Amino acid sequence: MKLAPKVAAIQDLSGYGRCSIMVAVPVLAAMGAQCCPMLTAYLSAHTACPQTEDSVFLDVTREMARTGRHWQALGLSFDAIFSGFLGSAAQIDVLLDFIRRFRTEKTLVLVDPVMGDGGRPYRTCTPDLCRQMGILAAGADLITPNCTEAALLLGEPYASLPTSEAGLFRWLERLSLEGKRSVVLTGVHREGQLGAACLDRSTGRTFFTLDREEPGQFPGTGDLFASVLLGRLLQGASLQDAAQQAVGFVRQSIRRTLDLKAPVIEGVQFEALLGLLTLPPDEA
Ligand code: PXL
Repeated sequence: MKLAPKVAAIQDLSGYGRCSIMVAVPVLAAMGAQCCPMLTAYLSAHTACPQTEDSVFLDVTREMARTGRHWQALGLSFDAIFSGFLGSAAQIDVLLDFIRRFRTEKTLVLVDPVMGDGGRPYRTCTPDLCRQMGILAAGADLITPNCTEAALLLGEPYASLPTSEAGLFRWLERLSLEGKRSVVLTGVHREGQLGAACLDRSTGRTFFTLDREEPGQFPGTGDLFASVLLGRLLQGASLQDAAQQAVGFVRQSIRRTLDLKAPVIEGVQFEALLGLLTLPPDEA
């Protein structure tokens, strides 16, 4: 019998707010993968929440390096390394070292370059972190930036985000380092729909995966997207099928959240939909 694929998920744990590890663990488990979290920070709540003098942001950079060494001593190996929100620029060196130690020919390195949204960097994303994130992303097999993060990676103003198909595909090529890595660019609008623009380095193809646009924006949807995408890729799906499934699941989660009239700060109500992910993709 085949063991569940193992994912080293290098992201924060936010006690409140559906994001990062609190999304990756249930989604990957529902899709048959084992998630091994290496925390980058512990936060009392997602940074989109109002902060008070008691807000916790615990940086655990030192423990990350030790965790990597412990895992190596245990002889662990991973089918995927999945990085997301980082606590500081210094963590990039720890991550690069982790990737050097654990990458094999079969390892999928997915870097979600979490840096900002809506045209602006998050307040925790310093210029140094942005620069270093580019270095981390350069070594990935697959990156999943949103449009804000794509502009930051390319060093372009957000306002220059292309609207034409040819312009978007040119950005994809640049983000792929001319075909060296696959790219799924999220939050792309096309013909009244919303979804992703993708470049698959294994085929060289560029394409859109789109679905109906729901009228809502919630924190954590990028984390949900990347987790579903990775779960499907580990099941052997093509990048196109995996991206289509991730677009669809995020849309369904937003629809449910809107129907429930849940406050934006709660993030998306995906838990009751996890059963859809346990089905083979053509039945979901
Ligand atoms: O959804 C990305 C993300 C993850 N983790 C934390 C965040 C954010 C975005 O703001 O604040 C703590």
